[in-house]
Amino acid sequence: MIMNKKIAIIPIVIIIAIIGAVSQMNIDETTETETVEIETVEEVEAMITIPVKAARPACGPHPECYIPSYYVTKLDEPVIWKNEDSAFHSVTSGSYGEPDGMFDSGHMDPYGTFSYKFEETGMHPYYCTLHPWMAGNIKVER
Ligand SMILES: [Cu+2]
Repeated sequence: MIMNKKIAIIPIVIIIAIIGAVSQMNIDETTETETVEIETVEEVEAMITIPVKAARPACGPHPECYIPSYYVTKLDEPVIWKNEDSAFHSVTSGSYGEPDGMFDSGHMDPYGTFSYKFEETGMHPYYCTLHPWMAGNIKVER
């Protein structure tokens, strides 16, 4: 009877060791994949970010709904916005209820980006079609 118990225990120990090794491998693979994703996100250097909780009235804890809400650029240099919130937002030229038709990102996915190259100098106001309190200005210089 004692011999039989030993024979049964040895395979169980081997199985536990194999399971341990396989799950360790899975953890390593997951870690590598996550690292690659983070690097890809950082490649897009946005000039203007939509902060977390921008969907809350007055943008929650933030003094600005687009950071910065006033940005100066040059003609033909693309401006990139990035949505860092977990909600949809838009970057739409004009003011709330009065889009001027120059540009419109549509509903930007969480962590999505939008870029626009200005071809006219001057002040260009924009807003979010989903949240009336979100507004910003781009000044375009020669
Ligand atoms: Cu919004």
